[in-house]
Amino acid sequence: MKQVVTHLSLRPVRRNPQTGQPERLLSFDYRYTPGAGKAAARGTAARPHATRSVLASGDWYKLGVAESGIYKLDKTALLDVMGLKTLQGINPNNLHVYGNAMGVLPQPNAAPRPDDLAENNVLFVGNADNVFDDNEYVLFYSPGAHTWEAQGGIFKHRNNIYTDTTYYFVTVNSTAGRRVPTAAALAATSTTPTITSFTHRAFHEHDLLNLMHKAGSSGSGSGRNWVGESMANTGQLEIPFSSIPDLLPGTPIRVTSSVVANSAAASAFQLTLNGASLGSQPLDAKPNYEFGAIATVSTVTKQVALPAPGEVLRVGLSYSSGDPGAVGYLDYLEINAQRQLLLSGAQLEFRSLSNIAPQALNRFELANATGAVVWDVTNPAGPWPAR
Ligand SMILES: [Ca+2]
Ligand SMILES: [Ca+2]
Repeated sequence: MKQVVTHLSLRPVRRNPQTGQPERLLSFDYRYTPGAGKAAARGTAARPHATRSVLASGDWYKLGVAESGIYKLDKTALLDVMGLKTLQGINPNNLHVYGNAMGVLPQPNAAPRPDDLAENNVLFVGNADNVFDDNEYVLFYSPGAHTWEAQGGIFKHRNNIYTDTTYYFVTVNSTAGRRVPTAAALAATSTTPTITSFTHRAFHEHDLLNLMHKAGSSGSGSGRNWVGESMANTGQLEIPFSSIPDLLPGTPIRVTSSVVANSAAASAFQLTLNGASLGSQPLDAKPNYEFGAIATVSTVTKQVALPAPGEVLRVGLSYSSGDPGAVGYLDYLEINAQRQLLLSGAQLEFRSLSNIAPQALNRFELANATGAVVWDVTNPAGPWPAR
């Protein structure tokens, strides 16, 4: 069996640190001494596979959702999804919703991933009989196509470059479907920290242009990195993040900006948030030797506290370069801002990075929440949501 023992990577071109001239590696020697340590375990473990997909039997109905949140399937929606005129004979207790919403799949093929569609916990709201009545409905949670991960005290988005829609598969058979369980309340003590605010997160990323396509003469692009809006030298752009109620005044709002420049001279973006300066984001000139990068990239996180943030956060970018023909591109923007923990709409997705040590216990105080139900969607890919 082939076994990975080590990886060797080397850079065959470099710029000479003394002369600045590009150099190409013509030959090299190496000596290999196997160590006594354990060999890398990657790629050698056999992964179990289902013998057949759940889709192999029964009638299945596909539906797509665009954003994260709790979705409602009432009788009208189900008739539409299933293409039926009546739900007669459809037992709501035996309704199943399958789907593997996990964002973009991992790039290394040895990384674990679901082998087949997994069944999701859903909440059926209605009586216990076997009839789908007019006022009854099913709720399920979806994280959407793009996912987030905590990194360095803020949330970073993982743009799904392959789809902006997450698909679910509905079937009704003769077995009971998985339902959202009710979680036991945890006992808070007098020392349990109380959380009354949460991190609102949002991103803006439009994949509009492949710079390798633009640079190449073959007419084909390359790579997974696409950039968005472009700005000529001295150009400006404003990206609004709207409908963000209950922002806490005076707390730092973090803006992550990822930009790209195609400029023969050093250039910079000036960043603002609702008119307040976030400072400058400088970029190097692109190298002018053969096989050099076709553009330079910069990603920074800046912050500013706004005394009256309002409900719309507008990120302003203006681009300037010593090269009059330069073009600057926005790759993406991310917002991390503190909001009051207050149920102001039909649903609210909230999370907090404060006091997240192992076994840590927190008391979340959700205002305006009389009669509200809280779902734990920490790990939507299973164990499944509880309420
Ligand atoms: Ca019923
Ligand atoms: Ca992009």
